[in-house]
Amino acid sequence: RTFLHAGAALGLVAFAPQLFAAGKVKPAANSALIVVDVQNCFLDGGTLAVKGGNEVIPVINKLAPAFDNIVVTQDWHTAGHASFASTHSGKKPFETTKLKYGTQVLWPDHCVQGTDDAGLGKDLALPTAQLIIRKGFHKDMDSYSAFEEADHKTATGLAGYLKGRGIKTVFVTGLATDFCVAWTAMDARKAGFEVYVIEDATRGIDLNGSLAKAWKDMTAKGVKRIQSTDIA
Ligand code: VGL
Ligand code: ZN
Repeated sequence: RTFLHAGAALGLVAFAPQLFAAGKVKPAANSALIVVDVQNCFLDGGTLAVKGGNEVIPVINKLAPAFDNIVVTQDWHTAGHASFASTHSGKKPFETTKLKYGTQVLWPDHCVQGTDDAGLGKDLALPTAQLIIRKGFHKDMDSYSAFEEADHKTATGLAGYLKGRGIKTVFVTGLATDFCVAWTAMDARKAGFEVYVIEDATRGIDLNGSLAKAWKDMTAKGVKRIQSTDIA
């Protein structure tokens, strides 16, 4: 890389067009795109709308053809879910409480199973997606991660699915960067995958500095932070 940059500075790139591709990541056949929670609840007009959430949709649609394998996730809560503030008397959204597995941020009621709010964004165009994995459906436990529920014991089965299909590398996109995307990316590392998060294909909630912390935590776990323009 150092050599290529020096070369670029000298104008050598003009004679070696293949170098333009050198900094790009080409998803191999054993890579999967994971599209996290691009659901109405997290989009404009949804019950837990993420600022700029709709902007990830065209970016993800454009990335999709570069991938042989695409997995989509849905946050899929029961009514009266433990992660809802309304379930806990005296609690308001964005406060926290202690549950069996640790501290839980309390959210507005969102992504309730079978509601339009829990449906995938209508403009998401992923006809080749092969698996939709739902999570957060145990009433007493949340699951930001698409791999492991919040007790860090209960598996969703996604790691087994990906490994069973020979997937080695995952590219994570979707909503929200600092919750479900980050937890999914870090658990993918824990499960032994090479992991990229495509930053401009995500948007964060950013609750009390959670977005900066998520990037710091992801980086410490070996998650690579890239942009959609880095994909060949
Ligand atoms: C999410 C908060 C609550 C997410 C899900 O998809 O990031 N955030 N449930
Ligand atoms: Zn949720």
